[in-house]
Amino acid sequence: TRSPVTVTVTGAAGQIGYALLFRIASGQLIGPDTPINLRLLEIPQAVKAAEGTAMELTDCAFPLLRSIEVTDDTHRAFEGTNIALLVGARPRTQGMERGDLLEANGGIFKPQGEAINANAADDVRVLVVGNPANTNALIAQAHAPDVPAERFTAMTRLDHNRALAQLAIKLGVGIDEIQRLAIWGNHSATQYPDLFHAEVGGKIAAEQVEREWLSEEFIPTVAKRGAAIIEARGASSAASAANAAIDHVHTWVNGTAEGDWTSAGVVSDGSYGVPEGLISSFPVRARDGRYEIVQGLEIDEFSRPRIDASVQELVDERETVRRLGLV
Ligand code: NAX
Repeated sequence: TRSPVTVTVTGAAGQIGYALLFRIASGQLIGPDTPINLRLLEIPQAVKAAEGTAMELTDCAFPLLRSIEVTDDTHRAFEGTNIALLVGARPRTQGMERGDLLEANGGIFKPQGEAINANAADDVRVLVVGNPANTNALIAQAHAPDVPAERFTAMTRLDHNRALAQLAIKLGVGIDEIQRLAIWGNHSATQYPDLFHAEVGGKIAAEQVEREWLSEEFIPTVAKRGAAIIEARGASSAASAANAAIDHVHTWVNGTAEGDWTSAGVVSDGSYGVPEGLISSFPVRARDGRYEIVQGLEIDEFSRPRIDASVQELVDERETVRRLGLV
C-alpha cells in the first residue's frame, strides 16, 4: 500500500459529484493500492446534501477510503490536497451573456486558485471540469503563482471519449483498436476532434471514412453531444463526465500507453500557433506524472482553420476575463 492521497472535489453535491465520488473512493482514480482522504467542498446551501453523500460513502465500507470531510470553507477544502477536482461552477441561466458567465465563474475560480496556492500539497494537480472549463482553469491558475502552471488542466477527455466511441461505431472496431486521436482547442462547440493523426489498424482514420461523414456528421456529433444528452435525458452528462474525470487523472498519474496519446486542456507553450499561456486542448502524453504536448505533428489544411477557430474563441475568453481583472 502506498501513502494516502488527499482528493478534493468541489460541487460534491451535484450530479457529476454523485457519479464521481464512489469511483474515487473505490480506488479507480489513482489505483487499487492508494488510500484516499476525501474533502468535499460545497456552498452552504448544499452542505447538507453533500453530508448525505458522505454518509453513503461511509456505508460502502470502501477499504481504501480513509476519511471524508465535508466543508464550505474553501481554504480548509484544499489543505494538503494532492488532487483537486473543480467540478462546481455557476451554470449559464436564461438571459445571461457570455461575459456575465465568465464573471460569475471568476467569483468561484479566483478564490479557489488562491486557496490552492496557499494550502495545497507541493505536488498538487488540478482538473477543472466546471464550465467554461478552459477559462475557469486559466483563472484559477492565474491566482496560484506558487504552483507550476502545468499543474492546472481542463477536461476535454469526455470529448475525446465521445470521439473514440463515434469512430469505433462507424468503423465497426473496438475502442482499443484506435490510437492517437486528439481534441484540439476549447471544450465547447468549436472544439476540433482530429482524425488525421488517429490510427485504426495502423492506418490513418481520416482515410478510412468519407470526408463528408467527417465534416458533416462526426465533428458536429462530437461537438454537440452535450446538447444531445440534455435533449434526451433532460439533464446534462453526469456519469460520462465523471468517468472522463477519472480517466484524465488516472492517465496523468499512471501514464499513456507507449506510442499512444490522449487529450487534455493544458497550458500552451506556444506549440501549433496556440498563444502561450492559454489553456487549450492538445494531443498529450503522460510520462513521469506529467502531461506534455505531443510535438512535431503536421497540421493539414482541413484541420488548420478548425483548430484556429477554436483557439480564437479561447483568446476571446481570455480577453474578456482580462478586462474583468480576473487574470
Ligand atoms: P450540478 O448543478 O448538478 O452541480 C454543481 C454543484 O456545484 C452544485 O451542488 C453547487 O452547489 C456546487 N457549487 C456551485 N458553486 C460552488 C462553489 N463555489 N464551491 C463549491 N461548490 C459549488 O452540475 P453538474 O451536472 O454536476 O456539472 C458541474 C459542472 O460540470 C458544470 O459547470 C457543467 O457545465 C460541467 N460539465 C463539464 C464537462 C466537461 O466535459 N468539461 C461535461 C459535463 C458538464 O457539463
